[in-house]
Amino acid sequence: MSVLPPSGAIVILTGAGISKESGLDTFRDKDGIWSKVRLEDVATPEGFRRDPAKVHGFYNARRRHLVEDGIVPNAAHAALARLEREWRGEVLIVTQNIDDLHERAGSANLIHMHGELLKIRCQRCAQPFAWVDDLDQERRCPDCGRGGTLRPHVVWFGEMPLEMERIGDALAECSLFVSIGTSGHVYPAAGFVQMVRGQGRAHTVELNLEPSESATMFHESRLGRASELVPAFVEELLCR
Ligand code: BV8
Repeated sequence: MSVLPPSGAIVILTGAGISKESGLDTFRDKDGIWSKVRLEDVATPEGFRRDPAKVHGFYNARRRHLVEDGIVPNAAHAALARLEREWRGEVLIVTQNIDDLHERAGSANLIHMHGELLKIRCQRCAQPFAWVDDLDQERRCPDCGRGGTLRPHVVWFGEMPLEMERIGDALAECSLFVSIGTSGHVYPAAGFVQMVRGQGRAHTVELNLEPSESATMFHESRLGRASELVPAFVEELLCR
């Protein structure tokens, strides 16, 4: 870790694996979300056009599980919030996750590049707003009053992830890039490590239960559970 200046900027990419020990399913593990439902049916604009009730049902069940089943941040989320508080440089979390566990652990400098489960938006007004209830096609937009226009504020396959310019700038400037709990299967997030390696300066680390598809692109890869790896890694960074 000697290459890291004491106040160098840190960018941390997180995926479903960081929330697994909080009780939320991942996507591509053997009993993951995509083993139970086809992503084409519930995580694409085409699927939503074809059967909006099915898509609302998919996100309603995940929203209810997050809100009602005692899901809380784990030690990995807490360690990243500690790093943001105690590190002298900037710490930015770019999460692919749509849960609110980073926020609830205390992280503030955070981008949800694939959207947020606890927000919806009107396809006419485009403005997202907080939402914790079930959603259906009959619900009217509180702003424009139209029915059948509300959708989850979530980025589906074939849709542009959010805040990509801000993410690109942060990747270009960082001295350390850490990827936690992601399979490296979904782009553009899976390509971030290549972008960082291309700027030729930052140190890159992967913390994951098993090697991701981009594992060989990282200077360093540590295998294990996020709730153990992340607090140890943060302690190491802060006590160098
Ligand atoms: C885009 C919705 C371009 C939210 C998600 C054809 C047309 C268009 C695009 C494409 C195309 N073909 C390919 C693409 C690109 C496509 C893509 O990458 N497809 C894949 C399938 C190949 N990407 C897109 O479409 C993206 N948009 O490219 O737009 C564009 C350009 C111009 C104009 C318009 C558009 C959009 C991608 C976002 C899609 N939305 N989800 C939701 O429902 O949640 S993706 C979905 O996968 C989730 O968001 C999730 O975050 C993401 C990545 O999954 P992971 O987080 O990595 O989870 P996974 O289960 O895979 O892995 C978990 C890991 O954790 C494992 O490695 C496991 O070992 C580890 N783990 C488990 N337990 C632990 C652990 N680690 C530590 N501790 C533990 N305890």
